Formats: sequence, C-alpha cells, structure tokens
Amino acid sequence: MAVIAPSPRVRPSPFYEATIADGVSGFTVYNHMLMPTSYGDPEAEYDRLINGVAMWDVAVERQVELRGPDAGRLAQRLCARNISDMPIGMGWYVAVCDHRGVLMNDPILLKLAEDRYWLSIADSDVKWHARAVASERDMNVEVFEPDVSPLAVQGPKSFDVVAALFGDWIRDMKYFEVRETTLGDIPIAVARSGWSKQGGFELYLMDGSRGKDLWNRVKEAGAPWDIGPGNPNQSERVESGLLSWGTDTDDETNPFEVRMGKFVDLDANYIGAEALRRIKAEGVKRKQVGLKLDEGASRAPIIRWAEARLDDRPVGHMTTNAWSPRLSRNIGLCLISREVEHGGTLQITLGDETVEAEVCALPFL
Ligand code: THG
Repeated sequence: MAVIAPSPRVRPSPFYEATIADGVSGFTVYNHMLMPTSYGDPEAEYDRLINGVAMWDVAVERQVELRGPDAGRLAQRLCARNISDMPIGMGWYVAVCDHRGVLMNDPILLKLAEDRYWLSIADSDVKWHARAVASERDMNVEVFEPDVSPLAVQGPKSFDVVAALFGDWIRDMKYFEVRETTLGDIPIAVARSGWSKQGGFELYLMDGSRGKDLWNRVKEAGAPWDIGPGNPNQSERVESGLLSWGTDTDDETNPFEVRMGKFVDLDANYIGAEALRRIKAEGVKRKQVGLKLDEGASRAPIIRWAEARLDDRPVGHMTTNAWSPRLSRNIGLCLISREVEHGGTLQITLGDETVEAEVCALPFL
C-alpha cells in the first residue's frame, strides 16, 4: 500500500483518524491539507446529502484571521464588496481579486468582532497576500492561520442533528449567521452554511486536539437520523451551480464571469476595483452556464476544461462535469463566450468522443 508522508505540504486534518476509522477511501489535497473525497459508496453518500444528513471533514477550509484595530480596513481592502455595514456575527460570500480584477479566491468573510475577521478560504494562499497588503499600508493588524477546522453537517435532517447537539436556537439562525459557543468543553463557532444547497451547518472547531471528540459527538447525536460520512459532493454542487475556484476559474477569470456580480460593489475601495469598473464598462466577455450533455452518453469521467465548440468554432470550455442522479444525465459547468445563447447546442470534446450539449441557465436544480 502506498503511504503519504504527513508534512507541511499535506497536513492531516484534526478529523483524520476519525475519517480513517469510518472507512474513508480517497483524499485530495486542498490548502496544503488532505481532504476526504469518498467513503467508497458514492450513491449512498449522495442520497444522504439529498434526503438525510451527512458529516464532512472540511478542515481544509482554512481560516485567515485578521485581528487588530485595522482588521476592518484590511478586510475592506481585500474584498470586492462594501463591508462598511457588515454586522458582527455574520458571514458574507466575497470575491478577493488581484489588481487586474482576476478572482484570487472566493471565501466566506466572517465578522466575529469589530477587530476580528476570518476569511474562510478556497484553495489559494490568501495569507501571504493579506500580510503584504497590511504591511504596504502600515496597518495595525495581525494576519495568521488560527487553530480552526470546520466540520460540515449537511442535508435536510442536519437541523435536527445540530439542534440535538446545541439546542433549538440553531433553527432560528439566519443563512450565513455565525455564533461562538461550546459543545461540552469543546470550543466551536456554529454557522449556518456549507458547500451544498441542501441546508446545513458548519461547526468550526477551535481546538485541533478535539477533532476525534467532536466527530464522535456529531456521529452519536446524528445516529437517530442515520447520519453518515461524506464530503463536498461533485454531483450536488454541479446541480446546484456552486463555484469551485481553480476548477471553474482560470488565471483570467473575473467575478462577473462566474455569477459573482451580485456580490461585487464597484464603488468601494479595494484591490481590483478600478479594473472591475473598467471590465464592467467594456463589457464582460465570458459567462458561466450549465450544460446538459447528450442523453445517450453513459456516465462520463470528470474531464477538466474540455473544449466547447459552436458550429466548429471554439467558444470556451466545459470546466467540470458530473453525473446528476436526479436528472439521470451528465451535466457540466461551462465558461463560454457571452454571445452563446441559452437553449443553443454546443459540441464538447470528451477524449476522442464529441458529444452534443444543450446550454442552460444555472442552477440546474
Ligand atoms: N464553507 C466555508 N469555507 C469555504 C467554503 C464553504 N471556503 C472555501 C469555499 N467553500 C468557498 N467558496 C464558496 C462558494 C460558494 C458558497 C460558499 C463558499 C455558497 N454560495 C451560495 C451560492 O452561490 O448559491 C450562496 C451565496 C450567498 O447567497 O451568499 O454558499 O463552503 N466555511
């Protein structure tokens, strides 16, 4: 059996041993950490997420903490959204852009106190960027990765499970609200969030030595609802049109192209604002759409950035694809020239096969 040596390049999560005990069958690397990709039964994992409740080791969603008198100033400089009226105890989905207006990361920004924010990041190194920006502007703020590791509880029955753990107050939480609390003596920030559209919570464990304890508490509390392990689910996220930075984006992608325009404020003072104003004025060139692949095709393997053609002319790429159990067909996300219309048909190159695909709006479901 091949073994991956734990190192700073592939850090195990605080839930690593618990996931091994529960039969994890594969990992990927994200934010320099190991993240489970399956427990060997994809149908059951999907079904739990859609109809029941699943628990996910998403410790790879690392936090970059901004702490100090200038934390808010730094957060505003980094995020392409006006955060001046952001309430304490909320999370907001934000675009972090470079000076060209290119999307560097699409984190959830959590405001825990006036002088304390977390950027809950996707798979790119925001810490170095944030630190450099703070230093260049002589800001009085510390930037570091705190000991915080999310465990997601997702699916329609997640409300019952999380209420059994913390109390019925969690049922009144607003979407993306976050509250610091404890589970026994385990420090946790509970948020109503997660990378699925099936409803759920993220339990941000604030003491990495308690990973096994938290995993087992959630597993026990969830037993009456048949909770089981899972992970961010490719089929569900494509059906729901959730963006995966680095999978669906390239080194030129701006937030307007990937449906993040509604989270962008053009009049705030942040890195990339000027470029985004120019891009908007000149006209956005690409857009993200859904693709319904030829019904005849069997379950396609995941193909990255397959060329998409319209009447033999390259017009963009299908950035990822998945089997949709609910639609019983292959579907994909596509980054494509903006003149291509919904309802049109594209040709997608899958290996040495070309399949027809219908362009549709997102989300699929
Ligand atoms: N949870 C936490 N951290 C994360 C993720 C997460 N960091 C990495 C990655 N996921 C960040 N990316 C996303 C992408 C989409 C959403 C959240 C994080 C998301 N989007 C909804 C949508 O697009 O429909 C809702 C956005 C909204 O309405 O505000 O949820 O999952 N902790």
